[in-house]
Amino acid sequence: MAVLILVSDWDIDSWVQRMQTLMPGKDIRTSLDDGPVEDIDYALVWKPPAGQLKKLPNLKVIFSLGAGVDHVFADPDLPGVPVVRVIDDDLTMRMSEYVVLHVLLHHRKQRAYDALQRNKVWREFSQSAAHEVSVGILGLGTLGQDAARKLQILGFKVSGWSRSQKEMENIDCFSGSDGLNDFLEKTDILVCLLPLTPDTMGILNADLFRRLSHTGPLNAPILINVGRGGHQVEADILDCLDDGTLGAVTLDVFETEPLPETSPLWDHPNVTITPHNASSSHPNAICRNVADQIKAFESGTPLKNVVDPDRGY
Ligand code: NDP
Ligand code: OXD
Repeated sequence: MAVLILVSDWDIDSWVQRMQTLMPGKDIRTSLDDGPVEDIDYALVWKPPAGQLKKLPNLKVIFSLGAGVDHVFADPDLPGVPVVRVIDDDLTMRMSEYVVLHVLLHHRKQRAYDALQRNKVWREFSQSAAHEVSVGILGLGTLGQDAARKLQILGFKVSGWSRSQKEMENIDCFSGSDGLNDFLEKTDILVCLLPLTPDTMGILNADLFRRLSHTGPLNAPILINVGRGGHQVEADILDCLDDGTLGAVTLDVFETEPLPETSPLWDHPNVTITPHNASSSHPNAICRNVADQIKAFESGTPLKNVVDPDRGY
């Protein structure tokens, strides 16, 4: 049996070392040329090059090394084996930290205080209470629900939108295309935690931004996108920031990653940028999760967190 780790734009060594420690004696490979492809049972992938996985005739499972699987389904020649994604407390907590940090950063006007500090200006802005601000989360799955609960504990009015209707204590839940408008029109800070699928591609566009609340305490709505760059239309974000439809944005993901140096987003005063690290998967936690699944699967336990290829998430 061999395990293949296929990652692009990540340091592969830490993943290999971790898997070797967790699965001593297993043949851990990083390339299809490391030995006979017939030996490879499991592939651990992040943005695998298209067409590689179909060359593995005895592949049993594809493990995405992240929560999202759009990077796996991007391969038009994907073999028909189960695709498993990461659901792990370490990843979930890191994401909620990021969402809470950036909601608070906008709510407490921290960027404006940063600018005052640069100019040595001692001045206070008016500050609304958390209970006056509505945070709306697109996507009430593993990550959206955790972030929603943590924001609700801080006192924000929290709502969420998903495909199927949810029930959550003290969270206003909306679903489907019928529920989207009601959800948007009460949202002051919009957080995107959707998976990227054909249905959600480009959802963060000017039409949607215009439907957000424009009467809330923050003057203009805020966008925080931690889903995928494919959700956002960057030209619309820039236009909407400039005409006041949006007040400010935090973006962790981009149409093209790394964000090109030429992107006007870099220099925009109301844009906060991070390099797709909202919940950077830590090799220790993620490899433990995958190694445990492989061991359980080999002793006959069904796989957990298998995604539905028809839904794409
Ligand atoms: P889940 O699959 O648990 O949740 C996805 C949520 O989105 C569900 O509530 C689902 O609805 C909803 N959804 C999907 N499609 C639609 C649709 N067409 N209309 C309305 N709602 C929809 O995913 P996770 O919470 O684990 O992760 C979400 C995404 O976060 C990942 O796919 C990934 O893209 C992104 N991510 C980003 C990271 C980063 O570092 N920036 C790190 C980790 C993840 P329903 O519940 O009804 O199925
Ligand atoms: C993920 C990510 O999907 O880090 O886990 O983007």
